[in-house]
Amino acid sequence: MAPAVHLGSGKVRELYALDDERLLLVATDRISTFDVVLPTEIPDKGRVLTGLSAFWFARTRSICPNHLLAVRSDGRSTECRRLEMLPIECVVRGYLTGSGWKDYVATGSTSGHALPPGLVESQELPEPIFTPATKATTGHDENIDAETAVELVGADRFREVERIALALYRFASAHAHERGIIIADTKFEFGLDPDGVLVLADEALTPDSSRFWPMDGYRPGQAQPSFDKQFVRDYCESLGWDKTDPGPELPENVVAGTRERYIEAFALLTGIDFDAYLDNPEIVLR
Ligand code: PZK
Repeated sequence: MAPAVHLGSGKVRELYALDDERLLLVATDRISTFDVVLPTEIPDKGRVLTGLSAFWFARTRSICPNHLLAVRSDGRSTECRRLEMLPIECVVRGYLTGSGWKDYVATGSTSGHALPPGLVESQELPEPIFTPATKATTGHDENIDAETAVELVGADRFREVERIALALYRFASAHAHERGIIIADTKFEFGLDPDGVLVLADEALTPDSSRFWPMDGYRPGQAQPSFDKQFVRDYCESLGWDKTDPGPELPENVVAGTRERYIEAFALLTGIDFDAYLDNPEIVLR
């Protein structure tokens, strides 16, 4: 077999070309917090995210085709169809947090959605909203309104990605809700296949592409703890670290606790034992 050519690195992932039509997406065990990749890895984090993403791809195929071709036996690598990616991040928000909350406090709107007055931080929105963002090559993605997104992808494609992204979020949010997890918001990336068909790509509905909150203890009016990263954030805050690179090493209790949270999220959402996934990653596709 021809060697895979390295195409690029994300903060916590690596991308390779297998041939003209196929990519290899590798989820590492790196973890980022406050936008900084930490020097300490979380064992199996990449496998958890790969398994979860593959689980959602298998279960959302009736909503939208996706790029997944195969999950490799290492549990962290996936073979994917190579697509022409759309130049927008397709964010759906069901709850008011992060940059959506910041926009709302400043302007009463986010990405052109006028929201009712009096909403509090972390509150569930009356309806999920589609809040596209630009893909920043450096720094932060910027929320854009529908008009700006239409300029980037065209009016028909915009309406299609909005409809599909909302349908994917509603499906996953309902599934997660029944299992004790709130998906506050999530980011999808889409591409086009050679026939111009819209295809869901990247990772989908993982804790790195979404905000997962434990339903237990959900309290509107304040920031919510992260399902997966709260131990890491609390530890970093306790150090008084200034949140610039390099980040701190994590002690073993923080690593172990965080690893357990990722594995718990996997088991809750998939109903599959994580050891069974390690044994045979294709189990999530059935
Ligand atoms: C693609 N990325 C982001 C992911 C990185 C960068 N199916 C696809 N076809 C073409 N391009 C992409 C995909 C996907 N998914 C994704 N950049 C291009 C990315 C992981 C690691 F360094």
